[in-house]
Amino acid sequence: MAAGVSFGDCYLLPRSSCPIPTNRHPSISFSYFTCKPKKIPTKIDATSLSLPSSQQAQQGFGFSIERKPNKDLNAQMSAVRHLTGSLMAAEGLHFAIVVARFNEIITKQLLDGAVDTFKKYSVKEEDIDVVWVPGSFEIGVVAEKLGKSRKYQAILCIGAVIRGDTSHYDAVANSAASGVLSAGLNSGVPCIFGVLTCDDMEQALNRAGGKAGNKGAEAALTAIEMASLFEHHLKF
Ligand code: INI
Repeated sequence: MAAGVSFGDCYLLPRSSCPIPTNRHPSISFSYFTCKPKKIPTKIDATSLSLPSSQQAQQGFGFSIERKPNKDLNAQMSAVRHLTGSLMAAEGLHFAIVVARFNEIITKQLLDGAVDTFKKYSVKEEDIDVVWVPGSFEIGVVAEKLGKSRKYQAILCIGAVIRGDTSHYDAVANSAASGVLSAGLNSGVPCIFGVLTCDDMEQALNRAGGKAGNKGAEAALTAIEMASLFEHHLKF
């Protein structure tokens, strides 16, 4: 006996035939949840199943199975939009890097990691401006000025505050963090916190290309994702 198996729901459209415009398509941002479900009923003949007919009956293939579309799931899938920046859409975006000279042995490594990452993700060298400031305390005011210029899609802030070096570690570290935060909020341009706050130089070296990776490179990825999110999804 033929078994009518219907796969009514949960069918994702191929990208080429999806009605969502390319620049809003969630697959750009690695998320497929908003792609419109398409109803494609498919008939499967029991003779094409390789089980013997006695086993088919035992296993439930001997009669018609109609899978009811899950309306709630469909509603959720079509109504909820997930907006995410993409690392694959960085070409043509402009970035500024504000970098502190204090602890330059560290910040230079972080800067190199950031620039390499931007280039790896198709950001052109001529679309990157690097602005040097004396220390991490000075980063915020410059980041805000650059953000307000509207020339950049994101500002990456790089510094290294090391506890062993100063008794006013907390003041410098906290000021750097709140300065970068305010710069982003006041300018409306993503300002990324790539300032290391470390207990000692060894810890800083580990995070600037050593055992713990390169935090400048990681911050560049954050900058690309945020720039892409703003550019492709949040332009109202
Ligand atoms: N600046 C840093 O970026 N890192 C530090 O570890 C640091 N320490 O140790 O003092 C530091 N101080 C300088 C500060 O950022 C300002 O440049 C300075 O206070 C002048 O405003």
